[in-house]
Amino acid sequence: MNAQPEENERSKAGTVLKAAEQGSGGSGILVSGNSRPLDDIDRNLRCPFLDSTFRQPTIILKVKSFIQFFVLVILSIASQSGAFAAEEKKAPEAKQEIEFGGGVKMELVLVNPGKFTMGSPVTEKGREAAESQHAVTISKAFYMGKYTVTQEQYEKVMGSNPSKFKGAKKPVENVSWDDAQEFCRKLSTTSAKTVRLPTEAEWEYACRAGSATAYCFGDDEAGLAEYAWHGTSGTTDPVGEKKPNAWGLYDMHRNVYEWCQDRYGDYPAGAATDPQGPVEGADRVMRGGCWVTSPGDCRSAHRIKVSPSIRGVDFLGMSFGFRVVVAPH
Ligand SMILES: [Ca+2]
Repeated sequence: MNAQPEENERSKAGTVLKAAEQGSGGSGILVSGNSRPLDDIDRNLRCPFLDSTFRQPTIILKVKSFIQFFVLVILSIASQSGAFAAEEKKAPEAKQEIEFGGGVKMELVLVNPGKFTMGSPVTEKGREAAESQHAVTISKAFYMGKYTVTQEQYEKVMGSNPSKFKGAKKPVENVSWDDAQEFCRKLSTTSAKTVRLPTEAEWEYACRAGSATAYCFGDDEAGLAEYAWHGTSGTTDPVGEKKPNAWGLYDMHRNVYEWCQDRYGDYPAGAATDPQGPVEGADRVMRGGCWVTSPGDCRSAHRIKVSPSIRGVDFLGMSFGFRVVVAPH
């Protein structure tokens, strides 16, 4: 009764052994007839060390399985590492800092790409003709200064403080567009980052922070008391003491006017992506109003044109400062 199963076992064992001799780990061709391996099986089946026939092929199979498993683990780790690298590229950190030494640093907030309507509706209180509405796409993320550049930061970079209203944590003012360019150039060198002024579109996009109203918080100018300084003490105020907008940016309305990179000019007639302003023109754009300006002149869409060499103090008693942007890398 046991003859048939025994025959099958012999056949299987012969197959495995033959495969082992061929180095194929057991996947070789079926051995049949009275071949030498089968004779070996017969001899081994009769010897006291019956299991030795199967030991060698079993080890080979185990080694092969281990190698396959090891390769899979390596491939899996490599694949996951690639995925993590891709995620890091897609998702820059929410904030950045620039160290100036001596405990002075600049905080920057990530502004993600998006679309918004630049300019104001004709119904907006305080609106001016130069604010024609048009669709703008900001295609690239950037970091923007959480606050305008302070006097202690400016002094670290430029070695001087031209501000009229002194205070380490107050915004630097009495600076021209040319001064701001020099600050950005020097800070780009020392920080190894690309530091520049925001474009006018980047500034309004960041100021609105998703809002479509006159101010970042709504249409009612009474809300300015919570978000903007209005010079009740006859001076500028330290940065970051009022409420930030929805994207964590402070003092976009008032305190100091902020220089933008662009030349001043008419907006494009249609939609625009990453607009850079006109290619020609003497004046540069300033945004956000300052501590002496009326509520209408610190709206999100409000814009003025100023010669790049003017520092502000003698310009209707206004305060001119700036904040910077940095590319996300
Ligand atoms: Ca401001």
